[in-house]
Amino acid sequence: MNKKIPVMIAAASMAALIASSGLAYDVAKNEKIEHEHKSSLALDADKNGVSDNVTLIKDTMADRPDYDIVKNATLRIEEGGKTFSAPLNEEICYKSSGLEDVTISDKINPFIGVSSCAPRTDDDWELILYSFDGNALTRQLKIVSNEPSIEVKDVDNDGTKDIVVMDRDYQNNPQIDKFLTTYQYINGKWQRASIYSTKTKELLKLKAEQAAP
Ligand SMILES: [Ca+2]
Ligand SMILES: [Ca+2]
Repeated sequence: MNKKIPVMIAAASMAALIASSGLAYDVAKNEKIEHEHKSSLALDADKNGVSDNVTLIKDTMADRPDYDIVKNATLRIEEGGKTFSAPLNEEICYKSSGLEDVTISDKINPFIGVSSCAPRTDDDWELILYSFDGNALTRQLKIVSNEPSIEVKDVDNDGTKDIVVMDRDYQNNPQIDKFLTTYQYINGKWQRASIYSTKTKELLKLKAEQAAP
């Protein structure tokens, strides 16, 4: 795998993510283990020259029959002695979720990626990107892949990485035929730029439209 691709979600990395996340809930025994489940990464989200320690904190699932879903996750960002905390307001999977550093260019503030299996689906995966300006956390993009495969790479060689999302083509053979949707960060917004069909080899260029945050 190309090392420059920070996010490549496939079966192997999903397994690695699950293995590295540590269990806070023993599914086999159906019992809760008393510790906070979290994962961290260090990046300079607000590009002020001081590294930020970002932590994803998931609730303890107390009294939740649907125990693989976290409804009240929080992102905590620590920089020096300052601590910032904001709720995600987003359902994520408890066991199969974590943080990703989504840096797309030297000139653009890195995004904090929350990578998770899509709750209530069998195998979809989602990536939610947040920006942090030192005062506020802003959700910038949410993408879901049913392949699942989400890659961060520079598809048009302009020096800024783009995001390519693979989905199955259920109108043809979903095992072979795929759609590739490319998102690009243009003028400070994530935009859905094109969709490519591997079946028809057609590239549908879209009128620049802002992708749903
Ligand atoms: Ca910083
Ligand atoms: Ca690019």
